[in-house]
Amino acid sequence: MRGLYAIIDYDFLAKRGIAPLEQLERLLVVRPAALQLRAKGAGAREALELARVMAAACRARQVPFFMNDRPDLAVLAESSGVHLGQQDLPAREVRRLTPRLRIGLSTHCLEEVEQALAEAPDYVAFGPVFPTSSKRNPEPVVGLAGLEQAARLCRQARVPLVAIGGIEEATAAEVARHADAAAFISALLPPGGLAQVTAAAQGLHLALGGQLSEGESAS
Ligand code: TZP
Ligand code: MG
Repeated sequence: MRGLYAIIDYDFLAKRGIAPLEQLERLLVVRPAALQLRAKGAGAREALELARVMAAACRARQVPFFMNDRPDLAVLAESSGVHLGQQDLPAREVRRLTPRLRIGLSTHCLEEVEQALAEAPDYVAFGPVFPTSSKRNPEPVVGLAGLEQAARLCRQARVPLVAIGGIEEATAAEVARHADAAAFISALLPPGGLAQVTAAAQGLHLALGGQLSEGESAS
């Protein structure tokens, strides 16, 4: 996993009157390292419908698709995996339900990173690295120093590390010195709106050391 981990945030987009599938199409052009649907404000039926479309589109582009919070919807949508937070079902319970799903675990301090690594996840997400306004009640900022420490633990365990929280193109290269990938919500929807999504995603993916797929240019 190297480069851009794109998050499509249902609530963030709804506030701006943008349809999640419009953003999806523009993000997939870049073939990010992974893509997640975060749909906290959507009902289960709507979230499942969206996840099904997104999982199929990601599969066609060979982009791993992760459903946030909901292993049940992840399975029904034939997702690659599920992204679990500290309040979601534990990884070992999800594996009892379905051994097939890849599992990403969200962490916010080094103790949580150690606990997460003990579950042998497919990746660990760590943050917020910088202040963020995209998450309700965010945990304390961990900074680049915290990220560096988390990276040491993840490297030892050979588990990919995904940095998250307040990261922008200007800080992406520095983040990539420690993390394998970085996840974004707000930087993937610049002030220019949908018209700028692909360019923003390309810039972030390249700054993180991600590869553009054949036939694409950075222009
Ligand atoms: N978890 C930690 S920070 C964050 C989440 C979901 C929000 C990331 O959004 P942004 O806009 O890239 O700071
Ligand atoms: Mg969660």
